[in-house]
Amino acid sequence: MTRLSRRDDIADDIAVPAYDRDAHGVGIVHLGLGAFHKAHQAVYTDDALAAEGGDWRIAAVSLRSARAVEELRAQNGLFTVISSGVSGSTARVVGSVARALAHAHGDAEAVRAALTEPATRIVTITVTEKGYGIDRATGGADLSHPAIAHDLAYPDAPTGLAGLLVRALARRRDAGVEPFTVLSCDNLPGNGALTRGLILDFAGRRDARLRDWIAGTVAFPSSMVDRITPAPGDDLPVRVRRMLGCDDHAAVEAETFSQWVIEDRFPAGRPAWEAGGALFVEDVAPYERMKLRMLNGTHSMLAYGGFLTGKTHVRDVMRDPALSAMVRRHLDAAARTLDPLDGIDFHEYAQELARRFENPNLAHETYQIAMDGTEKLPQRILAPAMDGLRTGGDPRPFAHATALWMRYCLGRHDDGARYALRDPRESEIARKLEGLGDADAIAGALFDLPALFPKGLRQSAPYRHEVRKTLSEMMAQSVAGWLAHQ
Ligand code: CS2
Repeated sequence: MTRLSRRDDIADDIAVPAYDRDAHGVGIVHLGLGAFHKAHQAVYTDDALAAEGGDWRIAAVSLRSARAVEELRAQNGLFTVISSGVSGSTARVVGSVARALAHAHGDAEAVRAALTEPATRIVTITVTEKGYGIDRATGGADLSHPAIAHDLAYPDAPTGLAGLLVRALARRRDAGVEPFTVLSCDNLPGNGALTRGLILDFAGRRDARLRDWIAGTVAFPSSMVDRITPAPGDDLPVRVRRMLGCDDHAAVEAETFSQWVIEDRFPAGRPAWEAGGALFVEDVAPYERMKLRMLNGTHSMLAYGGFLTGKTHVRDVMRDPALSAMVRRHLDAAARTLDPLDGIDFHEYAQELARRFENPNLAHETYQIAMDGTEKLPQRILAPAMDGLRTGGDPRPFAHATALWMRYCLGRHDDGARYALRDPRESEIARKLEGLGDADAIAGALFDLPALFPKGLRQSAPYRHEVRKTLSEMMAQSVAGWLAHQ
């Protein structure tokens, strides 16, 4: 069957880019070409191009793998986004990606050129929490992060986010070219400020004047991004072919819901993302906190609970009465840690989240969400747990989520079958837990992992007690056995 690469290949009832793709130049370099970028920023940019035009197409860079790039190149940058909701699925073909570049596979020079090109006015980022290399304790660069260490040693041959951005900004300054705006689209708290702190610290280690120039001229707006996008499943190509009438090896699937809240600070201009429904605000922090604590915090909790009790997908978790009751309790507890937010009813938001998790047409694996726990826990579970304690809230929901993560860290199911944690600190965790069999010792070792638990939580007797008690019950009875008594 034909491979998607031209409009004519596509079935008539499928939405296609409503603009002449070749008439629009590249204005955005995206770092982190994955399913989420395709289902989120690329779609908003497609809508913006259709509504207001402009030279805002995207050069999308994959930092490590070559596969996503090859798939897109074979299709002239076109790909399908399947939106799946309760009532079924619809497809649209997105045209906003003009070029795809594989940084580690021969395109390093093209990436450098794209980042220094005066027409590039925005750099968007989705490299996941662990891709930044931020030392959360200092807010600066984590010198033990492989890409940070490499790029500080070889600033002219960077491999990671900070190295690439700082080299490009230095060249722009030297050439008298206006800097680009840096827009993080990862699930980190205050992602703009966090990225700024990283970049300033990294730059300052080479050149204090460059640091000051970046501090004075580069904007780092924060943004809250939201669209549940599972890793593409094996059945996707067949389903896409049926809908599209041609083959698409670069398709992605996401839920119907999509949200983007952005601070409107783009000195070099921006696409009309509001055409796709983006909300521009003065301060993103309260939206980010709400989403990280309610959606992502609950997601992590249910991923550990579900994975450990044999639930492959989030929707299976929601069909289990004990787990879905935990989900609702967690949503409530997370909502109680938030300050009121104009125009948003947290109860309704919680109900909507539960419905999104129940989505019968989306196969979102609990194991996917469970990965990188040490990078996710601080903003999703530990920060709200601290706030909850401070205001005299019930420590149990957060303690249960923490204990589920600790149980997951053991790396084996109740029947002894092993699994990989898929966490950047996986080997460190295994070393710490080696030879420990008792819940108190295991919890103690994990509480003591450097730079993970905030001091206030480690020192909270009620929280520690509840975590230890829960972990010991899970280990004595099995996770399902513990759950049955909740
Ligand atoms: C999930 C997120 O994998 C995870 O950790 O919690 O990717 C989540 O699906 C998105 O943030 C939804 O916007």
